[in-house]
Amino acid sequence: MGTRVKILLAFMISFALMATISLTLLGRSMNASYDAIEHRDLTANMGRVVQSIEASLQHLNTLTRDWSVWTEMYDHAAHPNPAWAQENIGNNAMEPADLSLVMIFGTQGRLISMTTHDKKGGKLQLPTLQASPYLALLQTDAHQPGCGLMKTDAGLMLTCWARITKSDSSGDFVGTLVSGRLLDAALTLKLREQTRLPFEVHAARILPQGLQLWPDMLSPPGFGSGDFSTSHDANTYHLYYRLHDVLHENAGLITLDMPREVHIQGELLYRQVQQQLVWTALIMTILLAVAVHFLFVQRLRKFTSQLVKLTEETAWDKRIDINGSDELGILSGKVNMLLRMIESKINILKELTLTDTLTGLPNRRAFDARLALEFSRKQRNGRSLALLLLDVDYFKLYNDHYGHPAGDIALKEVAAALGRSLFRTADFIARIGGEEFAILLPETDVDGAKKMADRIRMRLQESSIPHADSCVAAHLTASIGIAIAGNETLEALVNRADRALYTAKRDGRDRACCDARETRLTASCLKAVSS
Ligand code: GH3
Ligand code: MG
Ligand code: MG
Repeated sequence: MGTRVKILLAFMISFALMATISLTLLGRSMNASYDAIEHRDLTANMGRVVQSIEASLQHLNTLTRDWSVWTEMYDHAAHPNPAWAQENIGNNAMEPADLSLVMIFGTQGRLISMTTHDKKGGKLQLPTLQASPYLALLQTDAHQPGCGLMKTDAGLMLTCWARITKSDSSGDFVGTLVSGRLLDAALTLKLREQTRLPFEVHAARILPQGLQLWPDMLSPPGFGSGDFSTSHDANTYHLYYRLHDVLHENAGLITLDMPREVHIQGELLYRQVQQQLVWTALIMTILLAVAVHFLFVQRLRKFTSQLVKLTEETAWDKRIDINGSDELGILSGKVNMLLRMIESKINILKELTLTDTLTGLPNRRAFDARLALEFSRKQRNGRSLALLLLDVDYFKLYNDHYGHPAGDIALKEVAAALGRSLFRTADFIARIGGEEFAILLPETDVDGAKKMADRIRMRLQESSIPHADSCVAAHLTASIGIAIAGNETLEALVNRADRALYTAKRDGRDRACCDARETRLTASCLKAVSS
């Protein structure tokens, strides 16, 4: 798995975790506050419904009180007058007062008159009313005015009663006036319009099971408790308010279904937030992927490929081309520093492997490489190349006589004398063995080579390194073999130079000798210049 995928994966996991926690917390707090708002609204709405019925009951109560202190009513209760009753509290009077029932009891609960009215102008049929327990209540409690609900054959009826007295309330009461207003569909519709709430009144319907009770939400009026019950689904809240009649027995229910607008809106908002989070995560992931690619992955790949390439090529002189002040930039700087150290160490090692430690001259290895280079160059350009092999004469005897450390010093002086003999930078001297040296002279023919050999022997002579045991001179001398590279192999050239050196030794030392091929062209071996 690449770094980019790892970073993106880590980001996505973190973001998903953060989004889940945020959404959970948001959902919880939203639900809690929506519940509170919903609770408050539902209570207020059910309160308005109950108040509207209560207001209607209050209106009926006022009318009943007014009529109960009406002098003519007083007279009618004391001395029943059907004609007056027909005229003043009959259908003509009930219609505008929206009354469904008017009953007048005399003292001791004697029913003086009972008039009913339905909205179509006819009589409301209440066959069981007179036998109902309400009548007993109204008769016995007649001196206690009040209001409440009655279950009748025509449905629930708002009912108020008051004792009939003189208008100034003086004297004894002569009876009880009972008035009723049917809580029918028409009145419900009117109250619905007033409250603008879609409630229903159901006579004799009982509360369904499994509802949640909201206790003491409303101040209880005379026809119900202060509690109401609820149930809900995702979209609707169902409210139930229990009604009771004047005998405090179950009289039915008010139901109110309210759409859960706050919750629905909240749910919508929640989904929008969810979607926005998903989009935000997507966009941020893409941006992060681009940023990680250009700021990190691309540069890391470049870094890796450059490092792999220069390691494969062992090109320690090359550097990694990644800049910047970030971790990768710093890492590149450190790697470049390491490369510089490796390069310098390798150069030192190279130097060491190609240098003779005693004389400081190039060693055998360096000579072989240079010889191969010059030889191939000579093959290409056809210019002549001279090879001189030099061997110090009787050096074993020198060591024996002066000691090995002195021998080392002598070898250094020989090397210095050789160095002084060369003029051209292209010329090359190496110590290729104990007291053996090789000199490569590019673009030099046999005459030039011989001149160089003479010069070397001269410089050696000038150095005057005493050699008491030498058989050829009082100072240190050397023999030189010369070979000019021809159309041959490199080994053949070296062999010829070696042969020439051998000849120089054989012919008495302290001299330079050319290989036989060169000898044919020029004079034979050179005699020592000093001799
Ligand atoms: P010839 O004239 O035939 O070349 O005689 P030679 O004694 O020089 O030849 P030989 O090859 O027998 O001896 C070479 C000597 O060089 C032997 C060895 O002790 C000495 N030698 C080789 N390398 C060193 C060195 O690094 N330091 C010293 N002091 N002596 C060395
Ligand atoms: Mg030797
Ligand atoms: Mg020797």
